[in-house]
Amino acid sequence: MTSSPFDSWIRSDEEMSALLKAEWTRQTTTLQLIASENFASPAVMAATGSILTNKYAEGYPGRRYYGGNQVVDEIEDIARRRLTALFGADHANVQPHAGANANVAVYTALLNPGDTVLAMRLDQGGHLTHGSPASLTSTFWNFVSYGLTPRNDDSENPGEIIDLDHVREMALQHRPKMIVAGASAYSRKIDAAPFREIADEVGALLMFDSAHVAGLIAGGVHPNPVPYADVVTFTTHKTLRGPRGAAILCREEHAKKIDSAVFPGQQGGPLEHAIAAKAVAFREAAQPSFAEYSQQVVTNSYAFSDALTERGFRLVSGGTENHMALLDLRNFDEDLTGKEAQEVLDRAGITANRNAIPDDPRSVFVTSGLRVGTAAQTTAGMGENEFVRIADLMVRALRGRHDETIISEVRDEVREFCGQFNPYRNFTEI
Ligand code: DSN
Repeated sequence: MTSSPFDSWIRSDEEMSALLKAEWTRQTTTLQLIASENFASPAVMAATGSILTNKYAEGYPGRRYYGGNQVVDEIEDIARRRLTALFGADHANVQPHAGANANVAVYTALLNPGDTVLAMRLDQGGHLTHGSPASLTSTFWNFVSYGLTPRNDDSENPGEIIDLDHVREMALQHRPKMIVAGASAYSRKIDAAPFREIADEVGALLMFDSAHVAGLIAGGVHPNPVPYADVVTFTTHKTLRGPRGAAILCREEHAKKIDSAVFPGQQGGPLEHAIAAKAVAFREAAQPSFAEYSQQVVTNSYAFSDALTERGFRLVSGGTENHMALLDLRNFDEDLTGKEAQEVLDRAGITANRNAIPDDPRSVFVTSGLRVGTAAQTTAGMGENEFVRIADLMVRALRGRHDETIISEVRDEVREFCGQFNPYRNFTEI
């Protein structure tokens, strides 16, 4: 087992030390294709693992319930300033522990229980907190949903894109108090402008959940929803490449309500170590190198998607314009489910996740789809040629899934391949 730079800090807890080493080895010797994951920088990880974890800081800078927050106040202020500058927003709240908390905080801030919200359906690419029956959001608010246009077998017009006519129709019919744009498993660009027009037509608020594409927006390769949306939420650990956590941006008129909904409405003490790490990530995302990274993420995604299409996978929405692709496995192999593909690839050292595709005949636990993304391995330095090679490795593993020798050969090749692209290869020099 390779040793990680953290070893000396936790040596006395042998059980946990061994597990951290094991995870270090897993992340650096297998391919990380989960579209919502990334490799945070050593600076982000250092802040996350810092002394700030000791401090209680309920409240906001200048208005805390405990003493001793002079340093923490500066840290949270810097995080807020860096974030508003990055996206050109009026106000930022950097305390949400996770994307789900951020979304629920926005609903509680700006809606009354029972109000109607129009959002994208989970099985069409939306998120659990966009009103899925499995989420508490559907208990407290009346969610109605929109989806994708039907699939076409025409490569010029493949369909499966957000159906803006349907969004408008539903908005006119249900007069929602809020419209939610944004998705979890959707590979096309989402422009906030037409959503704003529809929201204005029916007098609704517009929330944009940019969890997946926040880094692409910060890097300038996706349109910024901030000028159009009342509120923008996102996680900080996906394409934005920060620590696990979330943030909310909003117009000044909503700032007080949003802040109160996060604390004391929903959360207790903020995780100031995570907030410091978010601030580090926001600074990183403002550098020219991050714009280059974001462009490379999308360029790699095009190359990967083309390579996967050439190898027999059907891409939902006919292709990609962001960091992810949603594969319909049925064209590649009618019998291969998302669940089995995920398990086979895991054994071969390739980490991805099963995902329902639109109108999936299989259950959400089995699925006919697989979601893949390029954000993490691009951070590790991989380019288009490497993603074509990943497509080949995936095909070999999936075609050879009943033969352990093939799986083991792919696993060995993946280990050797990852050795050339260890995201933390310069760790000790930083
Ligand atoms: N779990 C995240 C994802 O993988 O997209 C969304 O919350």
